[in-house]
Amino acid sequence: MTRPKLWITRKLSDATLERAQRDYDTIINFDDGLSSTDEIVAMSAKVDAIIPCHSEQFSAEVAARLDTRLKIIANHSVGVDHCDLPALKSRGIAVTNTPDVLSDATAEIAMLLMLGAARHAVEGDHLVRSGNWDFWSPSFMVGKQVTGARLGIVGMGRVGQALARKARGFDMEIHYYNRTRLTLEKEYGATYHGTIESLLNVADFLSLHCPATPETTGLMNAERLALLPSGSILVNTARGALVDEYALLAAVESGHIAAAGLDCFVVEPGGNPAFSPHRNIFTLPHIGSATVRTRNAMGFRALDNLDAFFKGEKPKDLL
Ligand code: 8YV
Repeated sequence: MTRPKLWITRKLSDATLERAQRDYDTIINFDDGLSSTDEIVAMSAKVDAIIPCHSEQFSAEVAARLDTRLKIIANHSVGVDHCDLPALKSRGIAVTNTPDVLSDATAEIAMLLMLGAARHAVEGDHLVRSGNWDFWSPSFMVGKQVTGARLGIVGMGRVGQALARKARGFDMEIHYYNRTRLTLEKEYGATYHGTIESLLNVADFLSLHCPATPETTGLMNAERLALLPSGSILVNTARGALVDEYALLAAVESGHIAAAGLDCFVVEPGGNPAFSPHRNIFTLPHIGSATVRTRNAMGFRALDNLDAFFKGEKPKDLL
């Protein structure tokens, strides 16, 4: 039986590539560079399936140009804002993602950003590393204590819940906003807010965990940032589009927002150079899910979805 032809657009984990090569006729982008729209379209005529990352764009315009040979896009990501789902569906192309498996790794990065932003990690590291640490005082680099503070979580899906579990280890008081309230069993005592505005009013720390959609783009704009308590800290490990970066800069510059921790940006790769002078903005290059265990699990989950599809079954993560 001929094996389905699969294009893997980026250098995934060794274990993933090994399994993919064992089970599929593969084209793998070992160079790991980004593919242009034209390259994606051209490749769609040569393969039955693609495993892309969030770095490849499948807009409506791309979807319209994809070859009929392509049957499935098995994303190596939980977020699918790079895919126009209705447009792909209308072309008869199945789309899957990789939920669950990256929740803990992403929640770890949210904790790291929260702690690092609160306790001057960037400023402190810079001072010691530069050799300019020549003074100590009890009033020096005094931060905001995480333990016991109120954590507001926007989007209480899998990652939001994983963060809540970790934050409980820091005795944080968990508050959340979600389109639907969790069951009492899943809430573990967290306080539900029926509107995002109500959540913002109490969030000493705010962490974003909702998908980027037309409705959530610019969610944290100047008006909503102003609702946060003075001296609060904003963390974003979800998508850059959720935050109006210039409104955040203004809020940090005014001191209303004490610090921020960002793993994602409106422009990626690259980020926003306007953040660079601010050592109270702790930035990372979109590495929320970048652990060995999670990368393997994401790759295997994408392959599980492909295997099911080519066996004629419904993939577990069909969107
Ligand atoms: C991944 C992510 O690193 O899964 C997502 O939605 O944003 C990231 O955690 C990336 O998408 C891998 O393809």
